[in-house]
Amino acid sequence: MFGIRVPHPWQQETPVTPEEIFLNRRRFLTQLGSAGAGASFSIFGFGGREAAPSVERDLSGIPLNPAFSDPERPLTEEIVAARYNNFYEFGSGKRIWRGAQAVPTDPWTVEITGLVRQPQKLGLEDLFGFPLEERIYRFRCVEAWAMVVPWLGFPMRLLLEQVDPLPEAKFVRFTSFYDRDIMYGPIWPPNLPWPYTEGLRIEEMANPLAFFALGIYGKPLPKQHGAPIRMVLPWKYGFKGGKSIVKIEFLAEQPATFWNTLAPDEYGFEANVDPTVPHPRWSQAQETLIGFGSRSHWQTVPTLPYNGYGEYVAHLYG
Ligand SMILES: Nc1nc2c(c(=O)[nH]1)N[C@H]1C(S)=C(S)[C@@H](COP(=O)(O)O)O[C@H]1N2
Ligand SMILES: [Mo]
Repeated sequence: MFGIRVPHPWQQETPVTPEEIFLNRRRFLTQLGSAGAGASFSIFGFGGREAAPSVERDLSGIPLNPAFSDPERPLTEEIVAARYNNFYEFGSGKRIWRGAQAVPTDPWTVEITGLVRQPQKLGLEDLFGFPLEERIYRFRCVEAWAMVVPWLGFPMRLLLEQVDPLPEAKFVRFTSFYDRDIMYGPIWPPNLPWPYTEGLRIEEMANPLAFFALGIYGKPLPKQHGAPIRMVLPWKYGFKGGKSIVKIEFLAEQPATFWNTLAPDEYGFEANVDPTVPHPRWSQAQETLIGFGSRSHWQTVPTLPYNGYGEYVAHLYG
């Protein structure tokens, strides 16, 4: 339906189009208007180093989980991670952080439905009410860039316990927030299968590594990272980690997902990091750690099976 040879939005930095500049500027102005007294000019304005806060929460003092405290690689600089993002709803380039400030993150509701005994709607109080911990995880994008970041959040299995899935529930679909009025996205190809969805087998969701992040670097997630709640699955390629989740459905059958629908030969449902299986258009044997300056200065390191997390997850795929 969408053709197999989808051009790869993520292979080249697409130049910003006049439409994007226009839409970006228009939204920016709208937001400034609704922000009222302009108190947020300095954190929000052009050239500022910070983005608009997604939610007002003090996340200081959250304990670091010692099992995930030493990724054996240096931490990516906070500002580097916050300025090099994938969030295709806002365009196919990496510099979408400013556009992403339009996501209305507070209030927020995550609806949990489908094959569960306890369907529920969780607001921000519920989400931030889970016992939170910090985990430093390696992160590997299918485009062969990588980072190491400290997430704040809670294991997905805590949510599983709370909603009590029925025995028929074999898969889980996660849906990202979508609003066409603020998400101008790539204008080609048309009819992309929005909203962004991802999926897991229920055993994958129950794995101790599977994590919902509410924060990063000691603070609530900036909107470009998927505030207020995003998925983090460190043994899988980054696209499996949907941002700004609004719905979680427990299903009997494997759900269609965004990238797998677009290009099934390039983006599998399972999508575990595997250096021995090249992407049809590039090798996955190595990865480049994002950093300051231009890509030519960044360090390239070998990619590990399951992104180095095989001891936790390899048994799921035996
Ligand atoms: N809703 C949504 N979630 C998404 C994406 C996206 O385009 N839309 N991109 C994915 C991809 S390809 C990657 S690599 C990570 C990037 O997360 P980061 O920008 O916080 O580093 O988000 C993932 N989650
Ligand atoms: Mo990615």
